[in-house]
Amino acid sequence: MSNERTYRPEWVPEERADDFATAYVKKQEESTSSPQPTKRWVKRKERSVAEYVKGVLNNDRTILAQAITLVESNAAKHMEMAQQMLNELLPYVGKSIRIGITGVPGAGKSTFIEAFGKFLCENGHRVAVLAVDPSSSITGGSILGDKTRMENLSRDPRAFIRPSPSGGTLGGVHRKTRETMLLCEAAGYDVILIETVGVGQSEFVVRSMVDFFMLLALTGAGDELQGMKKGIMELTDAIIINKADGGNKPKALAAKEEYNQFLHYLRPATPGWETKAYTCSALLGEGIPEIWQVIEKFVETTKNSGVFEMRRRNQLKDWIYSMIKDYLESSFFSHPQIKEKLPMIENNVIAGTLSVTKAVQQLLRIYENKKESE
Ligand SMILES: Nc1nc2c(ncn2[C@@H]2O[C@H](COP(=O)(O)OP(=O)(O)O)[C@@H](O)[C@H]2O)c(=O)[nH]1
Ligand SMILES: [Mg+2]
Repeated sequence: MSNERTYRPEWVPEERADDFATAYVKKQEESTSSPQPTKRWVKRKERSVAEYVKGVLNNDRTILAQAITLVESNAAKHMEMAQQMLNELLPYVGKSIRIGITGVPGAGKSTFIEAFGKFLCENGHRVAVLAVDPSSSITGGSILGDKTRMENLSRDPRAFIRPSPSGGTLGGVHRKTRETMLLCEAAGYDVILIETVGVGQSEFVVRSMVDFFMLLALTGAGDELQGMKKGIMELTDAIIINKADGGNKPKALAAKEEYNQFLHYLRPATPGWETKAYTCSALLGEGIPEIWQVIEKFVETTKNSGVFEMRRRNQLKDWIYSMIKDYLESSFFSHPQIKEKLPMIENNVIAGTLSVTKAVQQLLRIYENKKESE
């Protein structure tokens, strides 16, 4: 660990040096084979904000990828530039349809996105695929990250695939994914697909940034329904029973009926829209055009009723508050004096010599005093 300083790239956040997987932040146009990230970073030419803005608007994929890296950076200088860039791009964002896709590992999300993305590209759309991967923000590893399955789609010039940002809190990933989405919109991608596994809070995070949210489910609805969090079902605008092919097809159709019955008793995720179950085979591409029709219908319905715009406005508002919370939390826990005192105060509480309220008051006093003296 003595080398840590030497090899640390400038944008590693102070408090997460060990598990910040620098080699994992893959960018499309760059080789990530070098385990020494310093070299890569030193060599890159610094671009100006104007160059980024122009490059993104021209859909220069190399610059778009670099602009996303800028947005993902935690270095103060990069953040400043990233925010200037985003501000200039604001007039060009918001014109896409944002779609979230969740489901357990193995449900077929990657296969589905590949088939769905291909279909959309062939029908005149441009598709950006992003991911929110809760595992990568905690461990640096990934449940989702496999770009390999989307080989076909990633070769298509009309598609742009970006793996989940790694490192930092889920709140940090939230900001990065949202801002990445805006960059993709400014670059002219008109359908944004955001993949996540329904682990922890990730499905709520994705729901909070998309217009349409769907769950990819498997057959055997009965068993799955038993174990499934009702919460997830209440977030979804459609449930897609995937793998409706071969011998599995009758089971998929039966599962669809079961889900539809169950959905009947739930509050819909979107006012004025009835969440229903559908079947498809991502592998054979069957049912894919129908799912797009459902989404088009959804967009038409919610735009007419005003729900579409209202949700977008509320999402922006929620984003402000969640960012403030996230900032305060990380500012508190990374505070040197808090870091120093917290273990002792925690021990006192556990030993029964200090009440929880008193402990929290002490900590907040430390935090606030420090702020004032700054
Ligand atoms: N039979 C069948 N297999 C599928 C289908 N979609 C995905 N699979 C398979 O299910 C496995 C998991 O798929 P994957 O897309 O990686 O799931 P993810 O973990 O949700 O991204 C792979 O072996 C796929 O080939 C489908 O529609 N039909
Ligand atoms: Mg996958």
